[in-house]
Amino acid sequence: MIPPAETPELRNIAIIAHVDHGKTTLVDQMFRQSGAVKQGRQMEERAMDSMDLERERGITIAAKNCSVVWHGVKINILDTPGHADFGGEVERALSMVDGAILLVDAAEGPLPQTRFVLGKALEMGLAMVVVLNKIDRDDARPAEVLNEIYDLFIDLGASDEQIEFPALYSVGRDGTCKGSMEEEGGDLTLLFETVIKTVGPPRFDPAEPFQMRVANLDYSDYLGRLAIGRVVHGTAHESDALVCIGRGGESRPLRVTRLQVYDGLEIRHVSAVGPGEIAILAGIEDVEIGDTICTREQPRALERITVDEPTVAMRFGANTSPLAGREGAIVQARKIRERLRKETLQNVSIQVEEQVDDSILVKGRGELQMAILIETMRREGFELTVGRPQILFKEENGQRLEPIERLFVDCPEALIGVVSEKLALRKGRMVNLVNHGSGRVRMEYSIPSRGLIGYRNEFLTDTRGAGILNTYLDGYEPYRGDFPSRLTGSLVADRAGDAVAYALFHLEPRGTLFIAPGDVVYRGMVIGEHSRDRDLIVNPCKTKKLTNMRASGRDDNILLAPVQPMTLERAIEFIKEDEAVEVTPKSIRLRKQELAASAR
Ligand SMILES: Nc1nc2c(ncn2[C@@H]2O[C@H](COP(=O)(O)OP(=O)(O)OP(=O)(O)O)[C@@H](O)[C@H]2O)c(=O)[nH]1
Ligand SMILES: [Mg+2]
Repeated sequence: MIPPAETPELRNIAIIAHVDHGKTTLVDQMFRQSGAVKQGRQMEERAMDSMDLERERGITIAAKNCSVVWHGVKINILDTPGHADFGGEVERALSMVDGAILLVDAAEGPLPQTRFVLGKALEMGLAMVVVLNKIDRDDARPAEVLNEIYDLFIDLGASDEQIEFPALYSVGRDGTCKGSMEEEGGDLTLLFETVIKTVGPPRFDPAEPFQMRVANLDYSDYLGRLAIGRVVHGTAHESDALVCIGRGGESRPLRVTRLQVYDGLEIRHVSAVGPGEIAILAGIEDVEIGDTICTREQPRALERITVDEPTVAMRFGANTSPLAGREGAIVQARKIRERLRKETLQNVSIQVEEQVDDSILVKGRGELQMAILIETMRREGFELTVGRPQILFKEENGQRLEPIERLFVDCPEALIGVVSEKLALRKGRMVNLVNHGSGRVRMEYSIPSRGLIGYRNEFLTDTRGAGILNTYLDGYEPYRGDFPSRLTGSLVADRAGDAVAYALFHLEPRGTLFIAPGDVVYRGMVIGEHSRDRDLIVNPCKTKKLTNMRASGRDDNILLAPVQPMTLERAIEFIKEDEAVEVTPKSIRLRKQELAASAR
């Protein structure tokens, strides 16, 4: 039954796309043109990417709300991340909206994450507006890309209504758009009008009491825990006595202490929130994403938000290296456990499981998601040890199933050999190869998720940055058999001390070093990659026999190859099963789990 009432002056939309197709940039322009940027105020570029890590990396990590007003209609806009590892953010954002703008790069066309987010949006029955973005690119091919988008809609089983989507063409960066390639581009008026027309106003049932589904959590020092979500029916007022219905159907009483809504890039205090509005409600500490907040008289839970299952797991534990406690303020296993628990409250796509040995298994969607969590924690002052990412298997009728990805490689023709050789080693099967005739090829593989751990960096090196690699989770298949996680061994330090140039110089022919002269090392620390397939125990502190006075430390005559700084992602991808990464606010070190060679 269609509820009989609507809120004509309100719209809730999400912007979804593959990574880097221009979502956040377009939201910026919608902002500027709607007049949401107050007179005399400066607005930063890609203002929605407000987290430090987002600004540093130029990617969106968390979905965020904002709002604009267009000719009297308030549009709540949710900017979502495009990277596959943050897919949980998209699923949760879509639970708050009635429609979505699907942005597609007019040169790159639909890519794996376009498929993932569109699939989710269609499944939820959202109204779609398609925007072909970046038509200013020299290699833009809008007509072809539009056809590919139609194919994708059909392939994903879109309804007749959904498939009749309006398509616009835009240069998000300049804030221009048009209805066809033949027209002159204007400002974003056409986009606003199309969104308002295509995405209907929120509908609700006036006979129902207040119901709100919690889709996000935040925290304010002043107000405490904040529950964010869409009001599905009814109205709530400040100081109302309500209940929160949790996962098991249990209800906890609460009193609303403050209500707020999104107003531009800020939030605004209101005394009541009505149906359709996205509300920020304070007054309950004990609340989880997916809970329903409703009246005490008619407590009825809405369907919980479901997100896809995690596919990778990593072990987090206290830092047990000999250097523990020197660089970070928070080192206790208990504090790490508390912090990770808190993370699961904010992020439904992360789960934690305590292990018998006091470590914690953290489950999520991918290595980047894990790396961002670890990076956030080290900036908060934590020291940690983390293990190699493991893929989560499934058991079905006694058979072990593993996640399989669809992998798309776009690279110069000359590199087919090296790429396909590496992928075959990792149990990848080629399912398609298209030669564009332009010197570039597109290959499609079916490959275990396991095979992709550590591959991205290798791929970048092998293709010298000229290749593009994209994946999406294709499903589960029987285990395809073992293969080594890395073909090379490690160079492992045999003692504690400071690395010496003389020693490193003599180790260089053995492989690639991760440390520089003067770096502190300890027994069992991995200081480089061995070029052979086994570990090599070495002494990086060895000095020249004391025939001259400058024996230790710096030796001006020795020229060493520059050492690439170890990044968290590189470290996580590099380590083997019996190795770990030591993370502190200042350093990233690789190590053997067992530091004593005799115990390994
Ligand atoms: N040529 C061109 N580049 C654009 C346009 N719009 C955005 N870009 C560039 O594309 C890159 C990615 O833009 P973002 O807005 O961060 O993309 P996004 O979709 O929000 O990325 P994620 O949130 O990380 O998925 C930036 O370098 C932008 O400057 C456009 O219309 N034309
Ligand atoms: Mg973005």
